[in-house]
Amino acid sequence: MLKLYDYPQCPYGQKTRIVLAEKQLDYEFELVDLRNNGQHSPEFAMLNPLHKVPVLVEEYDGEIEMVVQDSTIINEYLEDEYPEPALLPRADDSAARARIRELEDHADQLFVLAAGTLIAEHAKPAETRDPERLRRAKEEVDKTFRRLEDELEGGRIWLGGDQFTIADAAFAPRLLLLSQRGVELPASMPQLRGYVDRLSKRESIRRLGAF
Ligand SMILES: N[C@@H](CCC(=O)N[C@@H](CS)C(=O)NCC(=O)O)C(=O)O
Repeated sequence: MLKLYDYPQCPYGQKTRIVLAEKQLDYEFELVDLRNNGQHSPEFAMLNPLHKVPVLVEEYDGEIEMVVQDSTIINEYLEDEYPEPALLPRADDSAARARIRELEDHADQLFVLAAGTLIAEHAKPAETRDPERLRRAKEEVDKTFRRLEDELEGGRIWLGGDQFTIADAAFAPRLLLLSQRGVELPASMPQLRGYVDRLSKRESIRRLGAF
């Protein structure tokens, strides 16, 4: 039995939930209520001393067999344990695997944070926005848009070409939230616009509901 300790709006948890859905794995969702400091409860601290969701727990006969923290490590674990459908390029194509992992890292380390800041600043009344924070976040988001447009060049459906991968799962939550919050994708980026449209229709992503 798989259990995912998570918070519905966490983009890293959403990334892991997309992978669980792609692999058609059943799991129980265990809410860690970040609004009420659930990540600091002693029970959760035993699972993750870093106090962050998501955490995946694998149980057998009610006993914990395996605890995995961090969305990237969880997704790699799921890929190892449940290899079909594959969400990384073939094992003998190390260069393609490294490219997908690097794109995933770009999503986690740069894009998710910048998009989160942009959304948070936009949600404030105009006069209370921090112009410098907003400028830096917008610059980073624009750089990511440019990179994705280039990566998708040549008719790639997903970042891995015809193959949906862990990198698509990492970019999807914040790309779709930006669209929902009215942040326009540049008209000059047709690849990116088509890509975001395809992401929004993918069953594993639609199942997340709200971002
Ligand atoms: N690198 C981690 C980041 C996870 C993360 O930052 N989770 C946030 C919610 S989206 C969290 O649990 N924050 C609680 C806290 O820092 O106290 C991953 O990919 O799983």
